[in-house]
Amino acid sequence: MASSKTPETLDFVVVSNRLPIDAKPAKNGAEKWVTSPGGLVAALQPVMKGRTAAWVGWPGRVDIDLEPFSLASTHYFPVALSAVELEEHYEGFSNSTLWPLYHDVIVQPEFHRTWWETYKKVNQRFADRAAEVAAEGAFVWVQDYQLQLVPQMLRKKRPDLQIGYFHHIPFPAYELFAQLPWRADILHGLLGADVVGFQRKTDASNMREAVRRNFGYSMQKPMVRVPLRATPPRNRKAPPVTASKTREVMVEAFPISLDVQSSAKLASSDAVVKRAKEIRKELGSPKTMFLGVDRLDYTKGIRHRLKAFGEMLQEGTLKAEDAVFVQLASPSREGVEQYRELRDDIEQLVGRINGDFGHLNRPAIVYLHQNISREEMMAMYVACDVMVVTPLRDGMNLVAKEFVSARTDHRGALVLSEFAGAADELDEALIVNPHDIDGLKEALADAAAMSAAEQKSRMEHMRKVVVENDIKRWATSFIDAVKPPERKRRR
Ligand code: ADQ
Repeated sequence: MASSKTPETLDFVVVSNRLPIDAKPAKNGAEKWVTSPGGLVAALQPVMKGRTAAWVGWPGRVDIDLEPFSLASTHYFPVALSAVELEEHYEGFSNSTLWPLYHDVIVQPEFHRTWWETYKKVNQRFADRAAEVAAEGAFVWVQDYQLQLVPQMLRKKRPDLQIGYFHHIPFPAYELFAQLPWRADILHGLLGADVVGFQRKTDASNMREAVRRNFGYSMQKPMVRVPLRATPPRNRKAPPVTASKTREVMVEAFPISLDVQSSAKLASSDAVVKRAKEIRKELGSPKTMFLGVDRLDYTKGIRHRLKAFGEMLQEGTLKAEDAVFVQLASPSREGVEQYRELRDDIEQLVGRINGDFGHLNRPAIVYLHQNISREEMMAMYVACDVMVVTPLRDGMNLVAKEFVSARTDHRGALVLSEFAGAADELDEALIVNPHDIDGLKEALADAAAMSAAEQKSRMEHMRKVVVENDIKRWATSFIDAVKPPERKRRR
């Protein structure tokens, strides 16, 4: 897969834990690259389209050292990880320490010093690789919680670079973040960027508060003044910093979006509209089709929503002859114990509800633990009556925005958790607290009974919001924040 065409350095460099593609065996025995699913990839793919850029990341398999390769205008620079590094950096510190801690401790985070050591080591490797491929003065865009130390490591090696960091998941309230034994190092790492971007305003203010409480740096929202010679302070409250030489770091919200035009185009294509009709037929032409689409993750609230649906069938608010719940669950983090347990719990719950209420030719819940194509996903969005997006905590949740983008027919209702970042913009959805099972049941019933006129008016409003704030606007506003004209002049 080595390519002689891969340039040595580039002006636009994205760094993410995972490259956006997987190697899959092709029919001829060779390998072909296919897109790997997930929110980060869905958001960044359109930003990269047509841009000559480098993408630095792990290619998805351990203990192999792949040469750089190029596909279209993107040049991929694989970072090798060993099996132990995958276990301790990705499954361990990223997904069993940071992920639960940053999602409000829905499950208990684990703190292990060996994991932290590996996290540092792997972050350094990503920073070194990015430093090698970035041209003089390049824009380097670091993505997400697996790489929070990279901005500072990169700044140390390459002070000429313009560094942006975007955090795709929530940043928790200080009372929770403070549990992290390495909180000061993480904050110091992030502050190596010129701009630290978050999904919601509350995430940005949580980080600024953490910086204030740990380091005492002065700030004027959204800017934080960081001493030029900052070193990671110890984990105790520091006295106010009075250093005269400082640099400014912007800590601000940049709510992520998607390529609305291309989703809308695909959703209204003949093939997708035809497939949507087929899906309803295959489901036995139900009166109400509910739909959930998630990575199989305990933050997504799948259990709560299926429990609410089961209770509605039990109480007779819904009848299995009339309603079907389609739950797509994309396989996720199967190496982590909590995810294996979650899968067992959900499959048991689905089995119980289907056992109690299903019919021979029609289960109450259609559950698919698999990845489906973008076309099929769009057809599902178009086919359903009620889209149920009820995470217990979520940075943004692109599924909610994908659904709204797909409904060019201005039909369908969206039930949306107040704990998803998307709720800030999609306030015409039926907003729920997913922990409140009775409230959830009421919202599902209201959504199922919503008149066509109300669906239209709510959907028109939501579509206006997503069309205005699409992925181009997100990327442009972030990139402009990292390199405003005055910053460029100062260099
Ligand atoms: P995720 O937690 O991965 O992303 P989300 O934003 O919902 O969550 O994106 C999921 C993506 O995966 C969507 O594009 C969806 O279409 C796709 N997907 C889900 N199930 C699938 C299936 N069965 N088959 C194929 N595709 C499937 C993280 C944060 C989010 C944030 C994004 C982007 O946790 O809060 O919105 O990054 O910043």
